[in-house]
Amino acid sequence: MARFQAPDFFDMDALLSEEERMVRDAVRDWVSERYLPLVEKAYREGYFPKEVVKEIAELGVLGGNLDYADFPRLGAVAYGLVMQELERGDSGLRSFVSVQGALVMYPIWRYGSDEQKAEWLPKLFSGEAVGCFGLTEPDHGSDPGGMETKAVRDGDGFVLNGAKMWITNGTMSDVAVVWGKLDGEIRGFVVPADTPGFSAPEQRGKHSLRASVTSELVLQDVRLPESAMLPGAKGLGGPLSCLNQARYGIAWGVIGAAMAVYDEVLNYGGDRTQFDKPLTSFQLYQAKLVEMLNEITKAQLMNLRLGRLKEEGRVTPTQVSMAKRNACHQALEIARAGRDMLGANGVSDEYQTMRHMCNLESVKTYEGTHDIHTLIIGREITGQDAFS
Ligand code: TGC
Ligand code: FAD
Repeated sequence: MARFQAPDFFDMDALLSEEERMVRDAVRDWVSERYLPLVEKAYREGYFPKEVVKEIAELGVLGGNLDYADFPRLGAVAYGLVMQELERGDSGLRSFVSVQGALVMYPIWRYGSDEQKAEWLPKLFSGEAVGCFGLTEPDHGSDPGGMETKAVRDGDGFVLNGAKMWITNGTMSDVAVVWGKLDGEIRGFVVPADTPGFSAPEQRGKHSLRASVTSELVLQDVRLPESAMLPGAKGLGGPLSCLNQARYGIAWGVIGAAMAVYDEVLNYGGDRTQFDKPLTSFQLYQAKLVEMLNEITKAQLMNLRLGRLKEEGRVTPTQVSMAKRNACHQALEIARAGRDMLGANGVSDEYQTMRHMCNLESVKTYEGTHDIHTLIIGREITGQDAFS
């Protein structure tokens, strides 16, 4: 594989601090040296290469943006750049980090008790523990407010019953943040994976995100102490606020995948000759490259602005929706075009483009589908709710 040349047509580098560039470059090098040699085999055989968890943790990126203890407190842009570089490796890698940081550590950090924070945040930061986030259910994906998982009071604790589906990291997790209704109100529960009645069977047969663990969560009379509930989260706003963090990371991440695809087809088209000329010399091939670079550049600039707004504490959930929606759509279009531009080689796992393309189908769906983000933005600009 040729050395990765990151597209940066509008000199976005000049808008980054030295620290942001350093963090990005450290993750970029780690992905090139450590992750890319592992990922094709993992993808083909359908597993997440868990041996890298400690190394990822050493990069300081698992919840490294949270203001807690001696965590590195990455700024929003630095965190976004990390997500971009991880997803250049594979969406499954970025997913692992997103879930751990944005969907497990974030709710414990934001809504948890001091005891919950002290018990879990250091272990999740160091990679000693892995976590998952259980919101989606078999019958409630886009409408999590309809969830059927239920907690009932029992003595000085709760009994939890229900089922979650499509849960990233589930089977490999030591702890699950599970959302369920208590007296009709959505609450979050921190469930250690060894709690009797809790299990997380892996979901197999995916054409997408094959180098990522996806699982059901089964909760059958799971008894939890009062201290397992997140005291600060009440209502759907609790889990949705976590999704804002993860969607933010996805907006950056998928552009990393698009950058990988662009780099691959640019190199390929320069080397491959048809009709006695390199593919890159043909107008149609160039038009596709231009379209790719155009959309990558627009998304990079949108993400950077989003990140700066987040750093100023001014970002809105709808801005995050727009960036997630745009980036996923464009990255998937770029990957589909790239697959075509590689010809038959585009279906071979000697090239990474089709792996990215298949992954991006999931990323477009999870954390709110393209349609759901359309409706979220539509609701804000018209004041009219078109969900139901
Ligand atoms: P709605 O009436 O709009 O809102 C209910 C309450 O929530 C508040 N709220 C938010 N709070 C924070 N951030 C947001 N983005 C929020 N959006 C809404 C809202 O203010 C309200 O608060 P309150 O106090 O008035 O009660 O609720 P709705 O039932 O109409 O649904 C809204 C909708 C459809 C937008 C929402 O449910 C949604 O976003 N659906 C998509 C579901 C989703 O994204 N699921 C993701 C599951 S996790 C996942 O996919 C992980 S993959 C990770 C990986 O592997 O990388
Ligand atoms: P549905 O909600 O059934 O939607 C099906 C189709 O209908 C979509 O095209 C959708 O856009 C459309 N639709 C739905 N409602 C409307 C409407 N009102 N108007 C118009 N169109 C509509 N969830 C978690 O909780 N934790 C995780 O870690 C997690 N990881 C995941 C990993 C993978 C690999 C995948 C694929 C999913 C994961 N999910 C996770 C679940 C994900 O968030 C849901 O799949 C997603 O929210 C969509 O829900 P659904 O699949 O039930 O689709």
